[in-house]
Amino acid sequence: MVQAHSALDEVNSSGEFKRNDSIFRDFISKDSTQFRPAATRYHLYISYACPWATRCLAVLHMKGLQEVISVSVVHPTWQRTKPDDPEDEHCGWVFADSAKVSAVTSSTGMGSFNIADSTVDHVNSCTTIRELYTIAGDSLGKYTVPILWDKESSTIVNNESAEILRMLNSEFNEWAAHPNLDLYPESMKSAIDAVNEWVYPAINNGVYRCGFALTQPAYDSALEELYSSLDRVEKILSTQRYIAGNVVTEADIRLFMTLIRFDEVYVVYFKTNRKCIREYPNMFNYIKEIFQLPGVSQSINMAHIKTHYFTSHPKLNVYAIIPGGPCIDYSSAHDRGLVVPV
Ligand SMILES: N[C@@H](CCC(=O)N[C@@H](CS)C(=O)NCC(=O)O)C(=O)O
Repeated sequence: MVQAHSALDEVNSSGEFKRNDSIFRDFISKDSTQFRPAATRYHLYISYACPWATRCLAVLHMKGLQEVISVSVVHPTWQRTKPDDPEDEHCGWVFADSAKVSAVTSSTGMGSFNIADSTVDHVNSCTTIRELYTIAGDSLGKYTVPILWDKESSTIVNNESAEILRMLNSEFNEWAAHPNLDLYPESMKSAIDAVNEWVYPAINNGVYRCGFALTQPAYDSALEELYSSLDRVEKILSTQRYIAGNVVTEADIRLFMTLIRFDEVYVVYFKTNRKCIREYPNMFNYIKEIFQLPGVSQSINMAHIKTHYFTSHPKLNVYAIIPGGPCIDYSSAHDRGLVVPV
């Protein structure tokens, strides 16, 4: 039987957060017999709160694929996914229908959270992300976004953001408004892979390793690794405009999605408070530059980001109170044009 669980349950006996690998890993490509590139065949399920899902959404907008791949957006506050079954306490992503409800509470009945910018499931009319996994024959029991869905065969093609991002970058150029934008160019593949190799465990997943740790040593070592890697980013950005070189690549989109959530959420919620990102001049200006690239700001919804983290895990924030600050303006001027490449 499938054991429903969430990321909060993925902790080992030392209290360290250990993220399970995604299990739907098919690729859309011209050579695939099952999943060929096509306009309007595929659908993306996202949460605006989720740094993994919004990587994909940012690339969808940057490439100009809005007419090619449709998108549904879950409500930021996790709810009981089987509310009628008292035995099943799983909480996760749900769709909120603004025609039926105007606000939701946390899964334990705290607060009242607006549903602006959330949508229904436009393709399957499901009420939870869990139902989509059931349709696709899931056996793991972890119901994550993003999901790249195939409308033709009614299944999940892929639920790993790093791979979805690559498909959006390269497999839909026939219909893309910006087919020449390549975020994973041949000449930079090894540099990008090398950056992803340390940014993922130490920073992207590193903030979760701090926030979901159940013991002091687990938190301490994740925090150490996080801040030594942030120092490394700051140093690289002092001589290089982008993280893998002097052009924007997927490595920037991946890094940016964690950095833009850092001061607003992680500093408080995940206890990553040794330093804020706005205390690092290069990184702070870099976030603004990436935010201002065409298409990227459409993937950032700070209300959803803050609402999700602070209202979804009663174990971590009993009363679901959302902190008021710091409300940073990422559209203000940046100085990244002044970085002189070495
Ligand atoms: N490896 C996945 C991770 C996705 C992921 O963990 N998404 C979170 C949202 S930020 C989620 O949906 N969590 C649901 C849960 O933990 O039950 C990816 O990069 O696509």
